[in-house]
Amino acid sequence: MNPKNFKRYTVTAALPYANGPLHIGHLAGCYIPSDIYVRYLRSRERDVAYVCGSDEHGVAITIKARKEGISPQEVVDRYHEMMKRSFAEFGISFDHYSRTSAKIHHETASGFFEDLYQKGEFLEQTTQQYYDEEAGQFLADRYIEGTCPKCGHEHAYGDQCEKCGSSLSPTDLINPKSKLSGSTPVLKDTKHWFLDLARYTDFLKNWILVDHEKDWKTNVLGQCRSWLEAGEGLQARSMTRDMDWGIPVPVEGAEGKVLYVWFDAPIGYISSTKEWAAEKGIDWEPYWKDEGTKLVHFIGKDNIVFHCIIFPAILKTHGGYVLPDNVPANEFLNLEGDKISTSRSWAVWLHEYLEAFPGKQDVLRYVLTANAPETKDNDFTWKDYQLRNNSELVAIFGNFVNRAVVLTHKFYNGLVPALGDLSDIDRDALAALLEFPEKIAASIERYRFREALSYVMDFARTGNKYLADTEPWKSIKDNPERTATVLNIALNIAANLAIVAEPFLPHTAAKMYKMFGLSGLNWGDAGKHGLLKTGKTIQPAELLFDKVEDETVAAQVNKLMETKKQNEMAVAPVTPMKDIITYDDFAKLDMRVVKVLAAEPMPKSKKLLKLSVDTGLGTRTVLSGVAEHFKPEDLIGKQVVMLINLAPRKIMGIDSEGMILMAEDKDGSLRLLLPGSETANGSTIS
Ligand code: B3M
Ligand code: ZN
Repeated sequence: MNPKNFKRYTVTAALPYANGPLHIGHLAGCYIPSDIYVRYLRSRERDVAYVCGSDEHGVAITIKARKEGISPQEVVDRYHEMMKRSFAEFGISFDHYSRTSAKIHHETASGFFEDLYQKGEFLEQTTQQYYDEEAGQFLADRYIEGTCPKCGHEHAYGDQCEKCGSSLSPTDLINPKSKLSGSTPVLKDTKHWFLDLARYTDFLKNWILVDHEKDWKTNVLGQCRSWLEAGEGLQARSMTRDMDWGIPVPVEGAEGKVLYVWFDAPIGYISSTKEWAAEKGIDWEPYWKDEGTKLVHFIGKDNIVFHCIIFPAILKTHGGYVLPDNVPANEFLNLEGDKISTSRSWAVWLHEYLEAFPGKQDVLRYVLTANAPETKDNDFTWKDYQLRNNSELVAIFGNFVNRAVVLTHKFYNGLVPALGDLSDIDRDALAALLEFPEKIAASIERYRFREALSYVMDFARTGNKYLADTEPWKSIKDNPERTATVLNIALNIAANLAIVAEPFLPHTAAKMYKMFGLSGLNWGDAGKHGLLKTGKTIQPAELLFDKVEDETVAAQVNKLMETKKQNEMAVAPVTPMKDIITYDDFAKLDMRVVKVLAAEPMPKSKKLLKLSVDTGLGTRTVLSGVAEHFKPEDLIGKQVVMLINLAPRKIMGIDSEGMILMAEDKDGSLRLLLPGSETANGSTIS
């Protein structure tokens, strides 16, 4: 670990693309971890700037705009606001949340490009890039799809295969197709500005693999190692794109080109800091330029190369900036065994979660931290959500705090009772008070938030056990002094618990502070007995957590199952067309609108319903194999379509005279064919 004593902290969380609502994968990936870290630092009274903002450039945005038939600006305006609101609702406590369409960001990013350009850092190269002749456009990054040369995945992007994680360039793709028109693109000359990353190899190897060998996470070091050491090493990367959405390239001869989104986006951290500092009336520069600043980037694993290799290379070349001290990247969170995907709607959206679970932000924060994908991909399941809520938050944390407060009201009118003689069990409890805050802090400082949270729970468990072992509700009869001592200690454990739980469960901690009439406490106060002095008034108990019922999680699981079904149907093939027939063949079919007069199940048959229908030409009996899809009352009184000249057939001893026509959906379910409005029975269909 870096032994340096830092004067201030600049903490960043990846700028989310403003192309959709936020989901649990976002929270688990970098926003909850960074928020825990920053809340802890603030509690230690460290000087922190916690910045983020919407990433509003790049192909992610223009593809979404195309899909919805609106402009990129409309896309980013809509989602910027929505994301900002969700972050606030979940207590993600950015000091500043900006956006990359902001003027200050365009200026800052352009400035960086110009600086590197002046220094002659770019290789100006004319290369062949894929071009869609139908759409009249070059196909950057995700505008092109094809088969991955490494794993055979058929929908790999021009820049990356999401299946095997390989980083690709568009010309690597087998059978490339334009996402714009679906046509096969052609190669065409175009000029771009490349950063010659190979030149930074030695510097990066030393800085990452030697200097930070001990303090960076193994998943991050592993990816860096494979970038720096495997195969041909680092390749030159184009920092510009042929697109009309983004920051114009500020050099001559670059008309119609914009900065590569991964050139401008990380600079967005700097722009956001500038905006924040200007609003506060302070200087932004120390937060990026002073050697005493600890810069920490929180990201997801797909962003590692950009934050550990490309952005540091840019900062280093520009000069005068600090480099990140750590880049604690998380792996991915899956949902019920499947990769979270915005386009397949396989997600738990934050705004929908809050509708279903109002006020339960901390439960989600808890579950996503307890099960965080810190070292490997992890799975979110509703079963686990319910279990952790009911058996950890309700049964341990909530139960402990509630019992301490309720008993104080029951026996002492809500006033903190006096501490008497201490027994061993009391001394052990007081020792835990001292020990836990330190343990929790040490884990947070090492970015081990899961572990830190498990200690917070152990602390609550210690309190809970202390009450169970001392049974103050019993001693009140013959030894009231003992009850007073125990409740005094239990209340003080609970007050300390609020301090150390605050980074993880800020809404809960706020409720606890309110109950205890405390404010302005920070980490420095943790470990003390005596936060709640004898005679202090405690407010009535407020419910911290309540049980999540089986029906509630079942409804969420059903919702996901419905999504899965829709997704499967969307990709299921449509039955191929049958052989061509002549009009005469068709004219032989006599199809009519008929009304179902009566319907009843056929005895001894699971599949058949016996229908009586008015064909306009008389009443007929038809046996229809739809009993597994419709109840008799679904059909009675309905007008449907019937083939009336099908040769009668005897089925289970009954003559069936015709056939009711239905549509069969992709999942095998049946739909009635209803005329759009009431039609005379016997009307022909042609
Ligand atoms: N917009 C996030 C992503 O890959 C990307 C991060 C930018 S951080 C500078 O979803
Ligand atoms: Zn692949």
